[in-house]
Amino acid sequence: MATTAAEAKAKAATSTALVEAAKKKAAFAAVAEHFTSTMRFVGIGSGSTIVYGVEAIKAHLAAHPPPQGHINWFVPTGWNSRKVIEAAGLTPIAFDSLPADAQLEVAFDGADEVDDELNCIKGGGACLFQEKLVACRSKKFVCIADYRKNQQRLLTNWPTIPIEVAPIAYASVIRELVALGSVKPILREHTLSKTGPVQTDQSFYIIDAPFKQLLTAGDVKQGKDGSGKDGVWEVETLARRIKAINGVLEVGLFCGLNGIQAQAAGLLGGQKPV
Ligand code: ABF
Repeated sequence: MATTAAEAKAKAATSTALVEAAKKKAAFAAVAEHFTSTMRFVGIGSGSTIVYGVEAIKAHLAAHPPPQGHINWFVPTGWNSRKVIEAAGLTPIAFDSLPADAQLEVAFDGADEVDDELNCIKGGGACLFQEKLVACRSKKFVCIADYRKNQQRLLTNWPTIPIEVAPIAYASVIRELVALGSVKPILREHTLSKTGPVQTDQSFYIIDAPFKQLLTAGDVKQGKDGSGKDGVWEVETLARRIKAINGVLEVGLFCGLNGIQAQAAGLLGGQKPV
């Protein structure tokens, strides 16, 4: 039966409300499991889901105040992330202001896609370099993602890998990505990465690179060829190969490569509402 415009609008609104509810549920589940008021340094990622994460942290601190004199510092992964921290009345500290020996107890961040081995594609928001800096400085990386993001393998819903590159090198990086089997990697138009406190000439470009298929380590153990035939790669192998290209600052694959064991705790809280 034909759907009227009003019905379509109502259906879209319901779907949006369901997704927002799942994001919020995932965020509160992840914070309840992985945040405590006595933490000193906590990483805060980018995107829209992390806003619920900060809301959950604020509520947790109100219900469980830290000891007298204790300061909770929150490390942003970009300008928007810093604004979210400040808007919640929390205290930001820039990554390059951290004490040299400081390690973050935990970093919370979203993702564009998470596979069954908790490998993530990140960087849709053009902050992947700072996001990985913060994640790698943390004892634990907690990915907060709703049911839409969880796929058996990466590149199912999110078709490309974001790569942050030095502007001068972007054309040569694109050539190298094609040699690795990426079909039509493209420069993300009108986007400078949000690396650094303010957008300066130090800003970087983002390339979005599609690949045919990203296999989990489990697939490769089963003898499938993860060495890059026809653009089919094992996630960590490809992450290493892209990171090694001259001119690449960072690649938006978060996996064992950088010692991160993503804890997609949020996925548990973000199952598709029935
Ligand atoms: C950050 O926020 C990025 O790595 C990722 O692209 C984006 C996800 O945003 P959202 O939570 O709005 O889907 O994690």
